[in-house]
Amino acid sequence: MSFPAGFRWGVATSAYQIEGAARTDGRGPSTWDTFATVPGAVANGDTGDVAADHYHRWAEDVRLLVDLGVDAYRFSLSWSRILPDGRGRVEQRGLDFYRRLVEALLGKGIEPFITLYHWDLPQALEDEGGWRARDTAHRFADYAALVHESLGDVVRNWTTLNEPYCSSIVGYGEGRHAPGAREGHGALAAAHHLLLGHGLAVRAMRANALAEQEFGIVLNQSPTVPVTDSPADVAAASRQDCLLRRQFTDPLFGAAYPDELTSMFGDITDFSFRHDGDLAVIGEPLDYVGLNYYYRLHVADAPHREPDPAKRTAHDIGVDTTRLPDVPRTGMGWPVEPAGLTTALTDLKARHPDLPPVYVTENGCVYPDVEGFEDAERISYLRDHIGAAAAATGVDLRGYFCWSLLDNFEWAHGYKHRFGLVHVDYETQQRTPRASFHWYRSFISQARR
Ligand code: IFM
Repeated sequence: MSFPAGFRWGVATSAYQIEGAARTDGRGPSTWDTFATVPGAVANGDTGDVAADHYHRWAEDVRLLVDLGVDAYRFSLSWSRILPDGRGRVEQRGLDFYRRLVEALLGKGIEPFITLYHWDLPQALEDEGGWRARDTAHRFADYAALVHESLGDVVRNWTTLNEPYCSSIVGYGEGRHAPGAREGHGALAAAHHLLLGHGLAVRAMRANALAEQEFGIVLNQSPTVPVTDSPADVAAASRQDCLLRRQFTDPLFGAAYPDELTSMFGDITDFSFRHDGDLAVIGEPLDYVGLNYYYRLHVADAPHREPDPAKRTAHDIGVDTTRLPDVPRTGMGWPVEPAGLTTALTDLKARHPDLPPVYVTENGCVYPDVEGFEDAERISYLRDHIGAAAAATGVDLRGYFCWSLLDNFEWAHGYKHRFGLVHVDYETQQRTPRASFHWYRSFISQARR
């Protein structure tokens, strides 16, 4: 494997998953604070109230990053820590927290990659319609401009959204994530408004940007594979691909929504949320795109769960994704298919030849812990996936971020699944690097030679 000079080696986390301190220093509630208290929404009734207590232990976590030898750290900001009501009143203690973190990273030669939104919408904005409402896109741009004004002197890399598919279709369609809605029109409107908010935010930040600053977005990209070559399964795989990938990548990099999206959902929405001029905003040129990869989706045709289109959610597209191939699986039950990462990268480039430079912004796995945290399976997963990324010929790949630095709150799964290179004992908050931590450190150091 060879990597170009300047290739970034990093790890990633997100605010709600690690920070805890949910009611500290004026932080307002987010949709995940609310959703986590809904009975049955999160395994074991877990919440992000304490998580890995990173808000108080950030200095120790920076020391871990230094020890790991990464030169980049991707993390998200909590919108409601900075704007407790989503707009208006600014909580300076929130901004100060992130400045301390950024300055400590820079002091150690670690480049901060900020993500402005990783799924935790201020609850006050959800109460006004959340991402269903066009106004939320404007509030997001205001928030982005505020943070950029505050941290723009020290932060070079600015990602708007993490995985807008999850914030829209999983949150407002499937209901598995906050805010737990099961809607058709509302979920598709949310997807559009997230993209609009992204474009508005990039424009707002660029208006005051330093020349060296870069702006991008992070997308989850699971290639879809039909389980047979029957026309029905092939069509089902195409619908899945349209919902998960092309709904986002086509307007971002191709200036239009896919016709297939319009025909798939003509029964459940009139798309009245799309306004003239929106595509130009959404298609604002980017400096990079982040790609998150965990697994391929194996898709079979299936009946809609809800036969009445008037009641159908945007997640109900007549596909079955449970028929997995006979390959090893991670502790999440996800098939281990490193070649899917090569395909995800090369597919995106093939569909959009003018694609900006790419980072793999998340990739990682969960396995049950063994004695001494000797996580050999994670090591082989990471090695094989890094190799698969390196094999993506023709893609201008600039870096790789492992998910995740620490064990953390894995959304609806609570704390059951552990993605960390570092084990966290949630009783004591003791951090213990796993074998994969030491492996990644030595891999990075060799890759740089
Ligand atoms: O933990 C999540 C992360 O927040 C977003 N991408 C996928 C990860 C693993 O499920």
